[in-house]
Amino acid sequence: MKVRVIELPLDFGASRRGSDMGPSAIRLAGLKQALADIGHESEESFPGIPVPAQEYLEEGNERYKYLAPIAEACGELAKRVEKAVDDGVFPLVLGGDHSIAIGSLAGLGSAYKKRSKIWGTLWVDAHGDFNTPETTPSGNIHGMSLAAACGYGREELCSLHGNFRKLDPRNVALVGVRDLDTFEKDNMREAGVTVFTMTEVDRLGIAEAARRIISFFRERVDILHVSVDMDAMDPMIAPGVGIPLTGGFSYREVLLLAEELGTSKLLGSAEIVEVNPVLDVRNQTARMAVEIISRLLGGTIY
Ligand code: 6HN
Ligand code: MN
Ligand code: MN
Ligand code: MN
Repeated sequence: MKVRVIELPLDFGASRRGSDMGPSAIRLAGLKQALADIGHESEESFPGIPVPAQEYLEEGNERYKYLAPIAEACGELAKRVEKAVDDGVFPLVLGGDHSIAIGSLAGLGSAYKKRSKIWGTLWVDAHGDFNTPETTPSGNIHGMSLAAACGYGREELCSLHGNFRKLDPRNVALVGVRDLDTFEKDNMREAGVTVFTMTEVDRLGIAEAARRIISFFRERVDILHVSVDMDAMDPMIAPGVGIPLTGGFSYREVLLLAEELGTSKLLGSAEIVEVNPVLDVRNQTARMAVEIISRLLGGTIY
């Protein structure tokens, strides 16, 4: 299978600078070779999506900072992701902060709508990213991206790349979650997304949790997208993220989850976000990202 790497080096959806360097760090960590090692040809989506530097932008409204430039870049990402599906290649999106998922999910939503395919998303994250401008504690759009794809939030984001709801929240599950804002929880309950909490992972063990996650999607959808925020991992193995939060996935847990997804035959696309080289230690987080991608794309140890 051919993998098309689509990069969006945008970091102004978050308060910490630096995730704009994530795609370079992931390339440097050997992405192309890792894909070749498991038998995938890869190509890049050239030319890159132009992104202005945060220093030259106006923050705008404090409840949805940098809305206009985020919407613009995400609009371009949506086109490229849709085109990748149309071209029959596997879209692998590299961020950037998690606001870029608004573009990926809009592109996928549009591509699958015209094929009448039912699709879902597994959101691997310490956070829910289900705030709206009304509930956000920060004004950072990376905390609103999943909500926007499900039709909650600013019009500019919900109607990006087509005036329809891109993703049905009933076909969304989150795992790794350990920090939700009070009103964000209400938004999630109202929307009806499914959360596999860290407590459940502790209780069941990752093997059984992964099995349940995969059956959840097998029962509901034709095709699955996985969006991996590197802060789902424990900061011991992934220190290079904007909001490190203790109690995340161990190295072995995340690789087992990725491997089970990779062999499930459900995955149609993937996205890795929030690798922040400014905060990383010897590019460890980017190397971890490459290992996760390799498993998601079907790589196994033996
Ligand atoms: N992420 N819930 C917090 C907020 O500001 O809305 C944190 C969001 C983090 C978002 O990590 O992609
Ligand atoms: Mn996130
Ligand atoms: Mn997060
Ligand atoms: Mn919080």
